[in-house]
Order: sequence, then structure tokens, then C-alpha cells
Amino acid sequence: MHTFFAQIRAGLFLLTVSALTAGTVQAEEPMHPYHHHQNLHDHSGHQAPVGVMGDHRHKKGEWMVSYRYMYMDMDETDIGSAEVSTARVLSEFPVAPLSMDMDMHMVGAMYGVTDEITVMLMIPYLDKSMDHRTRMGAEFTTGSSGLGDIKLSGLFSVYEQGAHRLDLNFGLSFPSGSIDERDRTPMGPDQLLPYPMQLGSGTYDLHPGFTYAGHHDRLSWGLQFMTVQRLGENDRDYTLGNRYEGSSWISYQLADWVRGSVRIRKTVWQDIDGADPELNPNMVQTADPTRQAGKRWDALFGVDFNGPADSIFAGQRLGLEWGIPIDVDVNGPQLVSDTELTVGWQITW
Ligand SMILES: [Cu+2]
Repeated sequence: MHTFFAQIRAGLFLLTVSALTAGTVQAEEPMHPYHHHQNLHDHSGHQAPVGVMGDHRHKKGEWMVSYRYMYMDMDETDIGSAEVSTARVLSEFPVAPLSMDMDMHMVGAMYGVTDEITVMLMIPYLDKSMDHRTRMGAEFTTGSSGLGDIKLSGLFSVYEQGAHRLDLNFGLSFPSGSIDERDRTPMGPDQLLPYPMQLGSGTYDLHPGFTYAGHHDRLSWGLQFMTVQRLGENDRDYTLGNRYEGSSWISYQLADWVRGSVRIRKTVWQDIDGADPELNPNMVQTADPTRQAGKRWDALFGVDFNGPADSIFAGQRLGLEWGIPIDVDVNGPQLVSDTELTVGWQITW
């Protein structure tokens, strides 16, 4: 398996290098008809904010390579919609999580198989860390990092007329992320980490959804609905909850190469079905399969810089999106995220 992933990584590295080379070669040809290129394809600015994945297709033979960095910070504990104290959590469990940080690095590649079908590959690398306090007052931190679940998707054009289009998204993720992450805790030097600290689902998951997008003059807008449907049970006897995510955005072209965006997102995620027999659900909330579900609304604000057509940055985009919760409702106690940040770079050729 490791050889397989090493090969994928090597392949993506080559892809990135050839992407950069292609960009340089194009930049050395000032007569290249970029305007034509940009009108044909949608990456001159009608893309969704950088935190939205799989919102666009590519023309036949067109490639895109992207890198995204995502940061999520959770340091509030909620039951339902109310924040609760660490003391309240410790009255129920011997251990209380205080905060969790997650960094995700994601390399993506897209390719237009035909004008109507685009394929997309996403390879995430996760780095998680969680701080805890025990009833006795001791504090400790656990961490996990590694490859997450690799996802392969197809984007299919259903409707495209003038400034409006509707695409069907269909993805499949592979259980490449570990569900056997261990670390030192007060219970011992080599303890299985609870569900939120694992790196994958352990199951093959389907990711069906759709994206609608439209634009007029300097304005563009869109709507995306995506779900994660888990298939079967993983080899630790549980199935993560399904996820449902709906997003709606509007973006405005502030200058030739800058866009600003606002997005509203609703996320619903279900409890875990089954249980890892090695985890004690009475020890800590994160080990209890019935305290993982929730739903939330978030507001996200973004800015995008599109490489000017005649510069060496043509075909490139740098995007930033920052999100804050509006309304959270969880089967708690559960840590909820306060801030999320996505920074992404992409190049199309
Ligand atoms: Cu793309």
C-alpha cells in the first residue's frame, strides 16, 4: 500500500513540475491568445470561493493542479447550542477535551476528459492535535498525522445555457486514511485515539452532489449540495455518520484580477454507527459514538486573486476563505470549530 501511495505522490510531484513548466513556457509567448483562452474556460473568475471543491469543469484536454491548506481551530465545547464549561464535562467524563487543531494539506488535480466530463483527484494530508484535562487536573495532548482518504470524482454537465450551468458531482473515496492512530495518554504509552483524531473513515464512501453556477457582468453566484455516504462497516466495527453539506455563494469582481465572495454553508453530520471495541465511551466524549452528530451554519468570506491574462501568473489563482459559525447544534458535549481558514493556489493549462 505504501508503495502505491508513494507512486501517487511521485506522479503528483511530476504533474506539479510539468504544470509550472507549462506556465513558464506559455509566459514566454506574449502572442498567446489568453483572452480567447479565458473566455472559453471559466477560470477567469466565475469559480466558487476556494473552500468549495468540485464547483467547475474543464474543457477537453485542459488540466488543473491545485494545493490547498486548511486550518480549523476548535476550542469551544457545546451541548446542543449552548457552550458548557470544562467542569461540566468533567462531571460526566474523567477526561475533557479542551481544544483541537486541524491542519490539512490537499493536493488536487483536474482533467477535462470531454467538454462535458471532468475527472478530479484529491489527496489530503492531515495533522491533528487535541488538548485535554483530566478530573485530577492533569493536562495532556495527543496528536496524529498522515494521509487521509483519497477521493476520485467525476463532474458531469447536466445543463449549460448562456451564463447558467448545472453539474452532477459523483465521487468515491478510498480508505487510505488510518483508523489505527495511537498516542500516549495518562492511560498508557500506546493508546488508540478516539474517532475525531483518526485520519480516515475506514470505509469506501460515495460523494454524490450537484453544483449550479451562474454569472452576470461582475457578479457570479452558485449553489452546491454534497453528501458523504459511507459504504458498509470498517474493520474496527464502526461506520462514521453520513454528511450533508449545502453551500450558497455570491462573488463580485472588484478589479480585473480580484474578486470578493460571501458564502453561507449548512452542514449536517450523523452519529457513528457501531463502535470500536477498543474505545471506552465512558472515558471521554470523543470515544462515544452517540455524541458525534450535529448541524451548523457558517458564514465564509473570501478573496481571490486571478493572474492577469498577460502576466506570468496567467492561468493561476490564489484564493483565501475565512469562516465563522453562525449557529451550531451538536449532540454534545462536543468541541466545535471557531475559525476555519482555507488558502489555495491553482494553475490551469
Ligand atoms: Cu479545476
